[in-house]
Amino acid sequence: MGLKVYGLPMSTCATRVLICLHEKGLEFEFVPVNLFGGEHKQPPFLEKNPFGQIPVLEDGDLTLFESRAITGYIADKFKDTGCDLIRHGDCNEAAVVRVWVEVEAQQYNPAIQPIVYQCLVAPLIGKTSDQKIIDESLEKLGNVLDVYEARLSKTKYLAGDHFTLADLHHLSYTFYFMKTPYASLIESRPHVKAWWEDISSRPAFVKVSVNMKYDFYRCEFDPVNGGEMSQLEYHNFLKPKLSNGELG
Ligand code: GS8
Repeated sequence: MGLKVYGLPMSTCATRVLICLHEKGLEFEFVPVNLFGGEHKQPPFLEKNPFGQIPVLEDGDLTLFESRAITGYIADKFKDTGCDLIRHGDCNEAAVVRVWVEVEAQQYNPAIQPIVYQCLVAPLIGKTSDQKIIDESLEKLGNVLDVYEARLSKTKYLAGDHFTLADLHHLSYTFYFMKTPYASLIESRPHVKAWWEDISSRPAFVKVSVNMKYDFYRCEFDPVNGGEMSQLEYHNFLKPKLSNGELG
């Protein structure tokens, strides 16, 4: 039995897993989960992830959730295929990878996530962006990026001179962040900017980012299957969900 990923093509956490699979050049089946229809809160999906969230990975009898745990599993299991994302050959290097994997999860993500939500998602679902949340998060993100700038002036990537999971985990949220009015936070820091340009031009990410439609709430894009929808189909699909508060 092969690998199966449950998710949505534009989801930040699901794309983290997809990028990893493409970095490894692995074949997998992608199973769209109808988040808009609440499929993730129904018993069949809750059996896979009791928290009712995407992504989920199935590998034979093994079922995993939490995107970063999934990428860790892929990097371990397929360590000899494609890029070694954890530096398995050297215990010290692997430890440093894990440090920067934690930094993304504990410092970077909590700062960047609210900005992406307030700037890109809230306005599209009829909510007013909360500028206070944005400003507080920008300050936090700026502080984290100052640390990154210093780090990346010494090493090409966060965990050393090789691209690893530590870098990969940043791709999805930073991609959307670069569509907000605050992209200068990255662009004004030369080493962070060079790092971003490098990691975001890797073929695995370019492939996944084609389906990362940040304006998915209003574009002619089928959020479930990733294909095209006519304007009318899309309107009919979203209208009831917006009016009953299902989105957001
Ligand atoms: C977060 C998963 C998550 O927020 C991970 O896998 O890294 N820490 C977890 N998934 C979101 C989609 S993210 O694009 C989700 O499933 N949201 C629906 C919900 O929470 O109801």
